[in-house]
Amino acid sequence: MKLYDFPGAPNPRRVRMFLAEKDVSVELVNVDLAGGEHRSAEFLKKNPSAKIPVLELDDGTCIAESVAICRYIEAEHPLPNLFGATAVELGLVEMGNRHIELELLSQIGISWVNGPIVARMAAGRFSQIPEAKVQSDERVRSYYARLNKELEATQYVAASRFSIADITALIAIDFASAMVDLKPEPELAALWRWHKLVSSRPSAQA
Ligand SMILES: N[C@@H](CCC(=O)N[C@@H](CS)C(=O)NCC(=O)O)C(=O)O
Repeated sequence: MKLYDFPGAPNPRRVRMFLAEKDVSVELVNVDLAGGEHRSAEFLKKNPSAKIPVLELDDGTCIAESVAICRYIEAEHPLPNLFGATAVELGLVEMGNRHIELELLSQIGISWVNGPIVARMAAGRFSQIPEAKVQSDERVRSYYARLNKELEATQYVAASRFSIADITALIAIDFASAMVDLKPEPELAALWRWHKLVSSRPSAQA
């Protein structure tokens, strides 16, 4: 199996961390995002959406979308369970993961594409919208406050135990802190307690 990857990109890190939790190794293939390799005809055959990660199976089947890849891996390697084991856990983990994806990671993405690093990388290839970044920065900060409040009552993001929702939240916050100038405020104590706990897992180094 091969994972199409790029160091520093959050979604491939999500899959690498998931694989590390399952103790599964795959060959990593770097895709030159800065050079536009993901938009080449060859790569578009693997993922017409021109995004990484993509997991290519030994028979050539390509699975894109981080959660789809993680679901495939969980089906092949059920333990440790990371999507929920009971009906209620399945529901809570799915909800937690979708909230983080749809309300935090997507807003971080808007701040990123309208921010200074992409301005340099894209070099006029598309127009940025500075007002969109002002709004998404605010939404990210407000989600951090919400998450902090939730984590005052629970140890993990969903279902009272470690799950894919924690992985998604960690890769989102680490990317926002390192690349988008959106590090959570130091006074968000519960969020930082959770961050330390999840970052101490060996898989966080993946
Ligand atoms: N929903 C997709 C998002 C994938 C995604 O946005 N990947 C980024 C890297 S983290 C990418 O390939 N960006 C290249 C581009 O948009 O041009 C997933 O969960 O895998």
